[in-house]
Amino acid sequence: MKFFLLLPFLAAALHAQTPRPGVNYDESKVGNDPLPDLKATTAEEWTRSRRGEILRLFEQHVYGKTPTNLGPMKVEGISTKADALDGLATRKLLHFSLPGRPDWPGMDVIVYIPNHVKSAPCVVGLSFGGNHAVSPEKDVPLSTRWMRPSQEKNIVDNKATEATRGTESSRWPLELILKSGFAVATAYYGDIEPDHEHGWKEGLRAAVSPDGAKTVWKDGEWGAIGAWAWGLSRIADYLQTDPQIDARHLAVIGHSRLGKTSLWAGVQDERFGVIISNNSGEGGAALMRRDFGETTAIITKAFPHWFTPKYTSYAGNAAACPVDMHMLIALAAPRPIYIASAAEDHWADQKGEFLSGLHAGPVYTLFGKKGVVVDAHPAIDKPVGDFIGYHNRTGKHDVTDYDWTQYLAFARRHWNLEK
Ligand code: GTR
Repeated sequence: MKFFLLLPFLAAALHAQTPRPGVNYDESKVGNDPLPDLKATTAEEWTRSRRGEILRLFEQHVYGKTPTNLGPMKVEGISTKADALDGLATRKLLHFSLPGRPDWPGMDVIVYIPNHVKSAPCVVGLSFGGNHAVSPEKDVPLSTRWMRPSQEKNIVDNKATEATRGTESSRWPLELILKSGFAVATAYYGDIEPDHEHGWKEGLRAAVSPDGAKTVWKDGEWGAIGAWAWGLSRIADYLQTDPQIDARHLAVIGHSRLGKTSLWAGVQDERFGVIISNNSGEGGAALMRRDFGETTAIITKAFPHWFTPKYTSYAGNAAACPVDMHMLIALAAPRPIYIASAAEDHWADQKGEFLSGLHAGPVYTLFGKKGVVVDAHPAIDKPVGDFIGYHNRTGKHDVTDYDWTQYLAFARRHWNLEK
């Protein structure tokens, strides 16, 4: 078995907090490298120049630049079911592709829109298991794409099986979301790029690169997170054309590596009016200069393909990177953003996730908005924050109804939506 195939098992073991030599979980040893200065003086100056400068730094040093010239997306309606989920929602199955880029097999998108709502705000996110794993409905086609091995999720020979149906339902509580008046649009992240070191060769990045699968990625060029984030924006493109969707109210969500992805999608694409990062950890909301749990060195060794090559040069030397993650959060300003941790998820460095929100605050202040409001890492299960929401939920690395309940309430509050 190739080493990369073992990585998901390793990752699961790490999330279970198996003590691992060389990983620091001692708060007194996190280091004290100062964070790069936001250099934000006025809202006007931030919007005119500083925001763009910082975005470019994230492209050059962390995620790479997202190409903008991939041509128009073709969206085919596969089916519409007006009485999905016992009449709760209308379900649309769509296939997205890029005409002229036949090497990319495209992506299957599923949208659930609550019935009896004129035009619904929508939460957009990618899943780890595919649409058939998110949905409890047996008539959603099984994904045929490459999947990470998982015995627990019944993936056999890197393919989904019938037994994988519904295995992500707890992370996507459709009833709760739809009954709150929100639509959901999602796709399998592996449709955009299979998640292993060589996955890009069969994914979007090779399909749109002049050198195809022979591309040698250079500093500043996109990695898998960039490609996945691109997919989220294409879903937003479609949602803007769907009259049943209130496209002025789109939120982007993601968990773990897909939380890193939702942050990167959300800061680049201002159509996402609320950005949600669930347990995104290292390479996401957690400050990279803190040596706690996963570090830049660990993540770039295990998952170099997620980032632009330059990011790997900060392994063991995060302080040399011209950005840190409070700057990523600040790029969302003045839009509302929510960062969530889980109390047992030390690998993701809960405090580091909170601190990026705290230190993004000065940019929100420029816009006359309040950020996390508190100064210290809040107690477990005590959500805080105004324009920067934060909570540290009881339990492990996961997405739960508790998380969703906070996110939907946060979006409703900022968008003045009635329950
Ligand atoms: C881990 C990785 C984390 C997080 C997680 C996940 O192995 O170290 O950064 O992304 O995977 O996505 O489940």
